[in-house]
Amino acid sequence: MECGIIGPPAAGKSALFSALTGVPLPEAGHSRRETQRGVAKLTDQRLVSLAQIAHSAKIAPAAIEYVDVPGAVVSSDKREPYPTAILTELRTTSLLVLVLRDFPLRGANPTAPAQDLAAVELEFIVNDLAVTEKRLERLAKQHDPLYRQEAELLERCRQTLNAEIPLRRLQFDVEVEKILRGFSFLSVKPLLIVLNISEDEITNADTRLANLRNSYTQDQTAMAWTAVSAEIEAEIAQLDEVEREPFRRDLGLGNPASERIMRAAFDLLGLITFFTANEKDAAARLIKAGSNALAAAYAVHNDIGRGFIRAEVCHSADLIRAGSLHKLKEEGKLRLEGRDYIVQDGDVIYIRFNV
Ligand SMILES: Nc1nc2c(ncn2[C@@H]2O[C@H](COP(=O)(O)OP(=O)(O)OP(=O)(O)O)[C@@H](O)[C@H]2O)c(=O)[nH]1
Ligand SMILES: [Mg+2]
Repeated sequence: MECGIIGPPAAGKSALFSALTGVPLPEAGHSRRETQRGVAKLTDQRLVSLAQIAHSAKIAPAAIEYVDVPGAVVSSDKREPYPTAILTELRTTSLLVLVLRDFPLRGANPTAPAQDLAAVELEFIVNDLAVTEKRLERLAKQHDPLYRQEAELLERCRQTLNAEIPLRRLQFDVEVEKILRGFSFLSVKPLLIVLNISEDEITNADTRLANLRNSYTQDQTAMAWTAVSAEIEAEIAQLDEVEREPFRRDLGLGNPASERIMRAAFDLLGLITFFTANEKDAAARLIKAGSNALAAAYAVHNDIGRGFIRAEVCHSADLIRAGSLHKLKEEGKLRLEGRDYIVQDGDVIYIRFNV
């Protein structure tokens, strides 16, 4: 799964990318011209405990790939269209992380996060509208009823976009959503707003974020908000793991930004975590909330999905409390479930299958 990191120039996108992925910051004054990609893993204490219980040789945490695109000139004071190459990179992402500058920067304008947010939203709306209209023009020449559903969908998109409303606020049927996906619209993607504040303002983070949120008076469907101090988070990500926590405490920083952002991303995408654990590995796996045991089996491996017989399921909290699978069975907490069982966040699943 890919998340794009976007935002006005010098908002701290690359600093946030470093904080999330642990890739070191570029030298001061070197803004990157090319896209960079990196993987962030979510450290999960539950997974560590499960690995101990199962004597797993390896731990495979849940992961997200982040894409840091260079600063397109879209901000409240300057507006140039996003280069096509950047848009192409963003289209394949599942979610956009929008970084907004709320720290003073020498040689830059005073901060205006609310205006920057509006500018980026407008940019996406304009882009999506162009795609919509181009396709509608083509469809107007087609009289095949095959295209009716698509034309209706696009007409609805056009009206919404013309009213300067991002597409993420619309509800779509499953069928229609499939067609929609083909267009890779930008304004339809869930949006995680990250207000990048100065390290001197950490204690005021909540207030600053509340100010921004209150100024956004529109519907907030598929949006989430958080405040970070990206540069300091990036520096901490370079420390040895044992040094990080004391350092955070001294500075009055809360949970690591990487964790907060990853969890917010999972929420926005409607993903939950389930675990598998054996001697080979203990893995945290992501799946859409509401998925059944069969889908979970397929998420582990196609063969396991195909050969699915049944699942043995328990909650990770119960297993960790019991301390062993044997004890858990004695307590009668390991359940037998069929393919239609709806997976719950934090479940540990042992899939029986034959190939
Ligand atoms: N004080 C402070 N400065 C920051 C913070 N984050 C970034 N900066 C500074 O802001 C400038 C831009 O940071 P980058 O991370 O390169 O921003 P960017 O959005 O990737 O910039 P472009 O890719 O060039 O658009 C750099 O000089 C950083 O040192 C922060 O949390 N606090
Ligand atoms: Mg950058």
